Amino acid sequence: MAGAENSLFIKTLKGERSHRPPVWLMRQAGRYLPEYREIRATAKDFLDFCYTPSLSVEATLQPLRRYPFDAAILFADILLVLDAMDRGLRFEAGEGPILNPLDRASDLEAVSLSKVMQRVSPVMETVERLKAALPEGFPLIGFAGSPWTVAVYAIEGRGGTDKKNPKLWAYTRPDDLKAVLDYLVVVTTEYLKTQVEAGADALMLFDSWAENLPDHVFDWLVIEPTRKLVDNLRSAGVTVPIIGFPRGAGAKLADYVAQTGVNAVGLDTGQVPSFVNTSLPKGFPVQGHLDPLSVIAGGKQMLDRADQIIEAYRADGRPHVFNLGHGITPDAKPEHVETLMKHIQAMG
Ligand code: 1CP
Repeated sequence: MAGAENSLFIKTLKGERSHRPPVWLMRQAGRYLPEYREIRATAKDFLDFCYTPSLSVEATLQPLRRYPFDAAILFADILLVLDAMDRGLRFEAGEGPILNPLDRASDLEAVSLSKVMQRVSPVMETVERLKAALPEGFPLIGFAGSPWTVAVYAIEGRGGTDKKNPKLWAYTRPDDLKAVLDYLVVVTTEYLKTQVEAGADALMLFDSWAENLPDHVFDWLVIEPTRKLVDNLRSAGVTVPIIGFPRGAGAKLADYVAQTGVNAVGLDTGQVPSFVNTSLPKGFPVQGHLDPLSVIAGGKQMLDRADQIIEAYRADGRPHVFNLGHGITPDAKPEHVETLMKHIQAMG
């Protein structure tokens, strides 16, 4: 069976340049689509939705029916591994995720790795079903949260925070935090390796809480666990491209790229193309980074900024996957996504 290696998306991640950048959007499946809200209402709750392969497959495919995206992303969530570790994950309306805050590293090991993998096995079924449903050679992205970001949720017990507790762990109990990160590396290696065995063609590591970390802690909280994870995956025989997304890394982006071993890097809304081009190795692939809020507004400003981003990497001869700088918001307008896609498709 032909793989996805001839797709524009995978070729770009491997360093090739093309007329137009391949495009997909973070959170391309989800609440901005009325058809997602409709099927979401049929599930008991969000976790149930994620663990029901027929629903997750459908949610993954919905945006592809509307728009000519160049890749699909598995419908799941970075917090499923914490649910599988029995951290009491629930999604409360209007509040986002809530978990039982972690007291000590060893709490995470209460559930064996094989039980964790058993709990997330519906995700692997979703991947398998997606590979059968997608056109041959159409790339499917698997993903996980990076150890630091998952640790932030585990320790804080909720999202959208200033990361106060996990940062205080870093300053007062670094050994405990290292043990948390090391264990998350082990679990995430297994989780991602299994996604690739089920058919994922590329992997993305979401480090959504990498922002606002002093640079000496960034090294051991973000770079080191990511490097170990990438090393482990390679040692386990995983060869697919890996995209790292250290959101808010700022000037630490260059160290992240130099030291983690990822094949491509996701850029956030605030990254500066001229900085990226001067700080990253020539030809290193990037992904991003239109402001998701500009897709609420739409119109000329959206297309002008998309052009600026595309032009900046084209001029540098840098492989570029077009995307947003963070996930699309529930109030983004589907018709603005259509305008954006038509604009990029018209480039060739
Ligand atoms: O009820 C609902 O429909 C819940 C909304 C929702 C959706 C659609 C959540 C809860 N997760 C998801 C799906 C999801 N999450 C996907 C697959 C969809 C796609 O990309 O097309 C992916 C890749 C994620 C990844 C994810 N989840 C991240 C990393 C990316 C990012 O936005 O930084 C993070 C941080 C999460 C945690 C999470 N899950 C859900 C919410 C509302 C949040 C964020 C909470 C917070 O603010 O901390």
